[in-house]
Amino acid sequence: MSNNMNSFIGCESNYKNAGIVLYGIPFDNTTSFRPGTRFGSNAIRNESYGLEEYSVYQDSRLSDYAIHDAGDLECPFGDTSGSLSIIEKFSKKVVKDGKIPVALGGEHLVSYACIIPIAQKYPDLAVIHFDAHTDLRDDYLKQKFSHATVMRRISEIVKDKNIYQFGIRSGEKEEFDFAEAHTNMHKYDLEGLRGMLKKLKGIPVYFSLDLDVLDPSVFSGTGTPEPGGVSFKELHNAVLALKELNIVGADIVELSPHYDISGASTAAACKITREILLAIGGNINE
Ligand SMILES: [Mn+2]
Repeated sequence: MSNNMNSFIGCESNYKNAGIVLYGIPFDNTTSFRPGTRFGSNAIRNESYGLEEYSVYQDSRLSDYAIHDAGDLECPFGDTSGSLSIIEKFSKKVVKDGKIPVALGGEHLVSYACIIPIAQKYPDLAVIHFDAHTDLRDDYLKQKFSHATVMRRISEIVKDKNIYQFGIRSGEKEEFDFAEAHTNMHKYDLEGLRGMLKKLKGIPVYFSLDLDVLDPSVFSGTGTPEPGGVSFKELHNAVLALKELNIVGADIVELSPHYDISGASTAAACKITREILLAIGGNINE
């Protein structure tokens, strides 16, 4: 095992041989309420050294798979469009090289830039989105690009009704009306996921996990906590169910580590990151 604390435990493949590329995006320019997600990716990596690389749930370890941790991208503070181009460029390279990108945020807007090259490669791309929030505003304080508008922007680059939203319990009425017409929204929890899996079998899927889908009682380390969320176990079971799908990219966003001084939120983010990597790893080795 490498002693380099700047990579996630067990993700020790070089770039060339890797099937999955993990990378951090320390970006929180458009955070609407309490900022701090720019510290998320490194907190998750650091936490991984308190975590086993073996998962008893999946009976596999991270080093069984070729996963490369590319470190954090350098996003210029205050420059949203500049940061988005840097993210898009990196995601594009990973996708072009035939690897699966997995991003650690950062705030949720980063997902838009991550998805652009993937949606270009797979015109029938489906997006599975776990979140407390709709993220479907057309603009937020006149800004088109914000973590409050990210799924609306993504809806413009994937086919209509190809976004599947779960756990949603907060948003404006107009956003829920938009969802009714243009996305598949499952409110409040992750029920209904199993039924959807059959429908998406074989279709390329991008998985975007806003960690605030979790209840603040288990995940308080985030900028806009929303009571009434799912338990860690429910989220974990859902991630295990996603193993059946053809996941071609993923992100884990919105950890703001310093709002939870117990460290439990960072531990939850870190553990679910491992489980997602292993769930996708099973696919690349098939
Ligand atoms: Mn959210």
